[in-house]
Amino acid sequence: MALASPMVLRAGPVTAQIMPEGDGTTALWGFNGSTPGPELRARVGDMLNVRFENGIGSGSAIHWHGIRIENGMDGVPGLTQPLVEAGAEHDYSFRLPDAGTFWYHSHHRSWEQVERGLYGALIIEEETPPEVNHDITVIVDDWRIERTGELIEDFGNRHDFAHGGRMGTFARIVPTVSTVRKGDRVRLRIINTATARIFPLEITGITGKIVALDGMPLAQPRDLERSVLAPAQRMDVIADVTDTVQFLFPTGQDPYPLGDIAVDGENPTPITAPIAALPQPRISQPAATPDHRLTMRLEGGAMGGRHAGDDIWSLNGVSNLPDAPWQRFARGDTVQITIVNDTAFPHGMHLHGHHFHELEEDGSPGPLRDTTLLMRGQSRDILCVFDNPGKWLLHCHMLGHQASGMKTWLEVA
Ligand SMILES: [Cu+2]
Repeated sequence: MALASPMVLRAGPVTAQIMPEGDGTTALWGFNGSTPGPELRARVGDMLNVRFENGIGSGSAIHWHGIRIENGMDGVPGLTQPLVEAGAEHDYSFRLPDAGTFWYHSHHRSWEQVERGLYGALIIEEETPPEVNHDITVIVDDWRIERTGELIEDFGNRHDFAHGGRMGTFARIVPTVSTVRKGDRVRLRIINTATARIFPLEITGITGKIVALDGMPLAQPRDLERSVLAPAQRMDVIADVTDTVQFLFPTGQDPYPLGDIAVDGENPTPITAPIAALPQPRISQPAATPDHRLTMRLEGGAMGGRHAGDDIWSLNGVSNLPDAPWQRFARGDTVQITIVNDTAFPHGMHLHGHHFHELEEDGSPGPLRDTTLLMRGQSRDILCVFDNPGKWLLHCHMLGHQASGMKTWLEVA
C-alpha cells in the first residue's frame, strides 16, 4: 500500500463519462488515462515519490494540496520550481507529515488545467486507522458541458473571472465505492475539486460525525449537519449507514441530486464503538500573543468598486504576485491575519505549506484548515504558526480569481 517506489503520473488527454452511463462522453485531461487521476495512498511519515510526465502538449506542474511539504516540492512554477514543459518530466519526492484527506492538482493555468480534469485524491492513512467497513473517497465537482457531454471551452472568460468564476452546467460526486450494506460504518473523504463552485452538502442515509476538515482532525467530532465545502476544501465523515447514502445540493427549490452510494444487504455485526476523534496532528501550537497582526483586504471584481490593483482582483491593493513577498516571517512566528472580504463574491483563500486555525467568535483557535471561505462582506481572523521555510502562495482557490489578480506570496526564513 505504501508508495515506497516511484510511481508515474502521466498527464494526457482522456475520454471521460461525466454524464450518466449511456449519455455522451467528454474530452478532458487526466492522469494515467482517467479523470479524476488515480487515488494515491500512503501512510503518515512515508515518502511519496512520483514521476510526473507531461503529455498534455503545454506546460504544467503538480501541487500537493494541503501537504505541509518541503518548499521545493510544492509545485508552483516560477516560485518553487521551473515549469514542466510539454513532453518533459519532473520528479517529486517528499515526506508526508500528516494523516488525512488531501489532493493533487495542476498549478499552472489551473483555471483551465484543473477544470479539464488534472487532479486526484491523495489519501494519507493514520498509523492506526479508525475501524470502518469502507474507506470511501467522494470527489465532488462540476463541469461546463453541453447536453451532449461536449466540453464548453471558454476557459479564461473574463466575465466569469470578474464574477463567481467558471460554474459548471452539470455536477456530481465521483465515489470510489458504489455499494455498501445497511449498518456498515463508513468513512467518507469528501473533496471539492471544482474550480469555482461552493458546494453546500446534505448527506442522507447516514448518522455520524464530521471528524476532520481539510485533512486535519477535529479535536472534537462535530454533528453532521448541512455543511459547505469551498473549492479545495475537504471534510472527513465517519458514520453508520441507515439507507441509501444520498448527496444533495440544497437549493431554494428541490435539492439537486449529486449522486448516491447504493445499499445492498445488511451488516450482521455492525461496529458499535462510539465515533471518536482521530489522532491529533503533530503541529506547532500558536503563541498566546501573536508575533504579528496583519490585515488582508480582498478587493475588486464586478460590483466591487475601485481598488488600487491593475487586474480584476487585488489583495491589499496589489494584483498578482509582487516581486518581493507580501510579508517575511521568521521561522516559528505566530501570525494573526484578519481577512476582510470587501467584494461582492465569496472567496476561498488557500495558504500553501501550512495549516492555520480559523478563530472562533470568542477569539479561541478553531479548526485547522488550509483553505478558508469568506462570504461576501465577511471577515475572519486566522492564526498560523509559520514554521515551514520557503516561498509560499496565499491565493483564492476560485481559480479564475487567482488567475486575475487574487494572489500573493510570503517568505518564511
Ligand atoms: Cu476568489
